[in-house]
Amino acid sequence: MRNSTRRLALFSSAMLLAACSQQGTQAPVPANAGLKDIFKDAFRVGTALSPRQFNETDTASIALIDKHFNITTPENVLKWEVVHPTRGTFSYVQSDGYVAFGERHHMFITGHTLVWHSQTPRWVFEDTLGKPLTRAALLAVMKNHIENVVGRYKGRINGWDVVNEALNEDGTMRQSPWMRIIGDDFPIKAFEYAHAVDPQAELYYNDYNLETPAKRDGAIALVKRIRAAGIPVTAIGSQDHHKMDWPSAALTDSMFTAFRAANIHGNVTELDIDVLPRATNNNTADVAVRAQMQARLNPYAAGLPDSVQTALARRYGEIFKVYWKHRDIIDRITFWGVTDRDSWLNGWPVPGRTNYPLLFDRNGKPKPAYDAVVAVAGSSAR
Ligand code: 9MR
Repeated sequence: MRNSTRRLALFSSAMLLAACSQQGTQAPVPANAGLKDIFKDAFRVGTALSPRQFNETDTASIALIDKHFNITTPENVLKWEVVHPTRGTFSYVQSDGYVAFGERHHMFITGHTLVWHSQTPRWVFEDTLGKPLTRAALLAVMKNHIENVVGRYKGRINGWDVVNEALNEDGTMRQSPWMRIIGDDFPIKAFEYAHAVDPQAELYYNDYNLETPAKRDGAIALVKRIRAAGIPVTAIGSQDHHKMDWPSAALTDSMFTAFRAANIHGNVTELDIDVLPRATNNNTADVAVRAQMQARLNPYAAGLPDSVQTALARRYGEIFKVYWKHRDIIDRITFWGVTDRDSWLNGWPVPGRTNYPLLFDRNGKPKPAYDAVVAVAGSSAR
């Protein structure tokens, strides 16, 4: 290139970058770029991983993961029942595989989840005779668990869901065994223990339905209590297991506005959109909820009609506009699975349905929802 032409080219790309940053948009990315590059200047884009993926048996998914995602969450293998199934036994075969995958593929690696009421064996809360533990004894069990698990991956797992789903829908503390035995400072203790083991790790409080104002305010109050105890909380994780008609974009918008006002980052940690008819009459993502299979609850077993495909794309677009608007306090958007085939929503709350909640279809092909999401990047939506 002649010097004058090169100067012109440099000048044009500098002008383009300046124009982009003035409008709050990003510089163009290559045509074959994936989500992580398209949203590079806004937030990380992630996925939950299952053993088929991190053991690399599902080879088709690996290409998708490499192209689109730069942050991972283990869907199940770091839950208490997997890593600490019986008293005194830690089992890291699967989680070691998960972390090794993340390192091989240059991911920001997160851990999920240290303290939860679900997928936690009963022995955790009882003594060897089956009697409920005292507060001091349960705190010792919690501390031992966190020291082992966080300690094993110190400096390798970069962020932890320390406490999961501790709140009721009205923002009060859920009456879990943690709460009943330890009291309402159990999250403070969990964060304290995790921070002591790995002071560099990001630490999150994670929950669903945080768009509901009462629950959102409960989460903010909880973070304030933990911070008041002198322990850092990096962000609230909003799971975002969405329905087609819930929550509204306005509620999601208010949630991030409230987080910002409280000086708390808000991450999206388990995003999917359930396109199937509601099997229960609430908006829960509570894994304990179950419902019976009926044909009317599984209308798209043979394929997703175009009208629903289009509606799903519109819904993803509307949600991503809100994320984009709040990108200054959103560090990541993580999808709960890679393709529709992987989703927990094929099995919950009704086992054996065919759901379509993610951006990639069962063959790994991007859906119209993918295009709707990509169209938001670089838009001047504010
Ligand atoms: O996707 C997970 C599914 O495979 C498990 O069977 C289920 C059991 O508890 O947990 C699912 O993941 C949940 C996550 O850990 C916490 N938030 C709600 C998620 C969907 O249920």
